[in-house]
Amino acid sequence: MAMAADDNPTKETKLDNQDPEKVKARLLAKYPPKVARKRAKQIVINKVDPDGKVPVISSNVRTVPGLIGQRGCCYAGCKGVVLGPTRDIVNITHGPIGCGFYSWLTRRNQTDPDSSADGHNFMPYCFSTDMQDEEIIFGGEKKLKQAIQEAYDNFKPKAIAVFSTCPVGLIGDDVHAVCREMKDKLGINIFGFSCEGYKGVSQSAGHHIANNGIFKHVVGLADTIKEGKYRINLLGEYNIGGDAFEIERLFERCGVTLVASYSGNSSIDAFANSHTADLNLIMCHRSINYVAEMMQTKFGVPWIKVNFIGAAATAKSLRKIARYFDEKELTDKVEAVIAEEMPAVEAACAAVRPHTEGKRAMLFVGGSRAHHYQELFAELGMLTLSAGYEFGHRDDYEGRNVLSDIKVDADSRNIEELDITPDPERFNPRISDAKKKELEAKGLRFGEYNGMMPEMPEGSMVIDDLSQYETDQLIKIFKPDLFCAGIKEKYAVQKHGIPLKQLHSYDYGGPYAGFKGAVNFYQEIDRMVSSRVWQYMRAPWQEHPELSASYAWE
Ligand code: CFM
Repeated sequence: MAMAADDNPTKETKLDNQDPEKVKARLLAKYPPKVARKRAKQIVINKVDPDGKVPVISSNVRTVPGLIGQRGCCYAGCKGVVLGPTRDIVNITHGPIGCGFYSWLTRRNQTDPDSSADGHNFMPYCFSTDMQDEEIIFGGEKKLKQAIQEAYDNFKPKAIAVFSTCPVGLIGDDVHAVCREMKDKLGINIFGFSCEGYKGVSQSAGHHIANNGIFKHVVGLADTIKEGKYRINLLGEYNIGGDAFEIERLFERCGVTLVASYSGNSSIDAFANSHTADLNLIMCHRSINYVAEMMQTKFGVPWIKVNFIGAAATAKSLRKIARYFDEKELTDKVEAVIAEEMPAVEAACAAVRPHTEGKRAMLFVGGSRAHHYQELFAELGMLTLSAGYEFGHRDDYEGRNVLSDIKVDADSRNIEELDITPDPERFNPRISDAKKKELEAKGLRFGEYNGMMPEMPEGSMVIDDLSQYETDQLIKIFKPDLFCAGIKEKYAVQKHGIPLKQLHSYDYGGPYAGFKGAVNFYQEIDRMVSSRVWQYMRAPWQEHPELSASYAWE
């Protein structure tokens, strides 16, 4: 498949034009000089120095107008991503109905209402103020108050959150004043987010705004200590396709107590108590590192990076938890669980590997999965040719050690940085400096994330904020066996005869996390890369070259 003739046999052979430098030049060739200069800094050929240093990649910068990108908006990052998966908050979208509708469970984030005593689950509802022309002209605050009142009357929730969309910012509705007024009137927690879609350069801005809002309005509101010996929070796991359920199953088996999850399968009471946990685990660094940092500063809870995508990564992450608590009872339990779970995983992997070995994948997803899923492909013996984030920052690519070099531009300055100080009564460093040093000497790393690039092969292409045009070019040049992205890319890629796995919503599948998830993933990828259907696909322009308009592309 990799060596198959190109669409146009007169072009240079595949082997020649797969040289990453040449590919980069080809991706940039058609751009106007200014655009090419900007994109050149976002298309990097990976190279890892012996000390783990990787090249600088420009990221978290504005998308060039006219390029079709994959990104979402600030509102999507705040409402859809971070707060959306919390089942017992009534999340009201203040804006036109489309914003609420589009962010209504399309992410396939699941929840288990039975795990809350009151059984509240508002996620199946789409709450919106359904703004009309009249509100755009005369203001929408009155309608927002009515919406909050109506939601309260119908559902009696513990909390209501309000999310601003673009027009709300443009006309200047003060959602925070409305929330304060309604909070006083109704006596429940009501808070708003200025997460207008246009804020920042992507949904990443919305993550930060959401983190700030939860921290200001919820974290620390209750001090109930959940029973359990090894008490952790899982940050940046959103229970897409049931991932969090599988991770929770493993915690339970190991005797680890989950205090709060941000925010898959979560409840607002768990957030309120989350500062009482002894350790924060970060899955998705991009979307939630702010909460972890703020919790560490204010309450003394340390954080470590984990990854439950991939069987080996899952085992490693469970061992990291055991190493932190450093008690034989937990270490033995974790080892026993790994020993029990791994044989089924290894058998499933061995069964598909003859079909997947040597196949080549590309991953362009969000701000974390383009990294994490490389673990699963490596287990399948597949090569990641190229990968990139939609909206990751330099630290997600190069590691947190570059944080101090990142220039703060006007778009980032737009987003509030909370000034957090230790809580006078409740700050409690969970481990002593001496213990921390001892654990570090044994290899446990606190507050560290090394990013995606140090783990990628030399010569692989790392591309930030990939455009549709570049996607088409990459596919023509490499003919990968599998492309991973989202629903917006899916059908355009499949029309090239390349299967696309959605790594946002998982198409209809999942879970892919943990041990059982790894088995699901192996089998799904085997089906996709082994299917013959793609070889039979002929797009209309392949049969009728006059439709190809190839002069515009080549
Ligand atoms: Fe984190 Fe996510 Fe992701 Fe993300 Fe997302 Fe997502 Fe994602 Mo889609 S929080 S950065 S904003 S892991 S919704 S669950 S799949 S782009 S890679």
